[in-house]
Amino acid sequence: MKAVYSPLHIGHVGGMELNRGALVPCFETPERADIILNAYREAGLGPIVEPEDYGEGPLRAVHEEAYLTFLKTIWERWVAAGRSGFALPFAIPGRSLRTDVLPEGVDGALGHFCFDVGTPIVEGTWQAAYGAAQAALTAADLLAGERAAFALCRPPGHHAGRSVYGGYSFLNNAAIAAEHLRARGHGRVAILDVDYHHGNGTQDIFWERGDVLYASIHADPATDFPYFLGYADEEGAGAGRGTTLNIPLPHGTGWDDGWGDALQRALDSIQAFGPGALVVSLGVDTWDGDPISGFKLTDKHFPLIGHAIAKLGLPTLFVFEGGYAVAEVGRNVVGVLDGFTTGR
Ligand code: OKP
Ligand code: ZN
Repeated sequence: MKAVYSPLHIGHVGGMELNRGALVPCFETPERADIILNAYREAGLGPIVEPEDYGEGPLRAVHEEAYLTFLKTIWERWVAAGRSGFALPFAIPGRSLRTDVLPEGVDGALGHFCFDVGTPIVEGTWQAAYGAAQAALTAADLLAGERAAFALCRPPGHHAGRSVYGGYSFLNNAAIAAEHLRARGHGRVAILDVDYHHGNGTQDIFWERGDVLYASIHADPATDFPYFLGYADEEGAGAGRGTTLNIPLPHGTGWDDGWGDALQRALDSIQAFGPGALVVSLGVDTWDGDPISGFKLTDKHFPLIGHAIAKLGLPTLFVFEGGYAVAEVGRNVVGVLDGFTTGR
């Protein structure tokens, strides 16, 4: 299996996030990608290639133009306003405030396009997000000749909606790849999201789409980020009615007491959907030692995930999402990919 990796991710670094009442260094660090890169190389899983440049067209297929313009220009606007450090919003339009106005200044713009206070923007953020999206697109096109590919994306993407960022995500790499697979004629596309957190952005983007299934296993939003989406009663709307499947699980869930069965349920729904290709939002923050998560998967379960996915027999694109136990993310990602390769 080939891996696609953009070195541009290293410019997205140095921000702080609000965590349990304190500003702390971001959990989402450049080392995460480098550790996976090394683990992938050491495991001999396959070649590592740099992305092709598809430009902004495929990004526009998923995100609104005004949102992309904001992401591209916000850092220079921030600096022009005399700011330094990192950009975070401090007012976000909640109930009774207008979401339809785009204020002129940087603070208003940040609040307009953002939904949390955990996703700082620095000088290299746009380039990093752009590189990650290009990696996902490049890996998607590898499925023309290969059974599977791995996009080593950083920053992650599944919390980014059509015109909103948050949850460490700016461009929705998995959604951009899924849309690209549709355009390339792969038939219906299924997205399986195994990250600890619900992919609210991906669900938002494909909510009314009957040709793209979104199935996610995640921590119950009643207790966990992103809190306001990912409940079991959300099933899609319009042409997309029935093509969203949310399987929220309580804190502390392990493989034997729920996660393994949830995976089988999600895989069954994907099989019933009859897709021509599968995109996996691959988060490994389900590991029991993850510093910001609460599931209890252990090392041996990650190959089982890969094995079970392989049994679908679909062209499969793995897109990296979360995983914050820095030393272990490499082993667990490799575990899934290796389980996929040896399992079929
Ligand atoms: C991104 B991905 C820590 C609390 C959680 C947001 C988590 C984003 C996870 N400050 N903050 O889905 O792994
Ligand atoms: Zn996550």
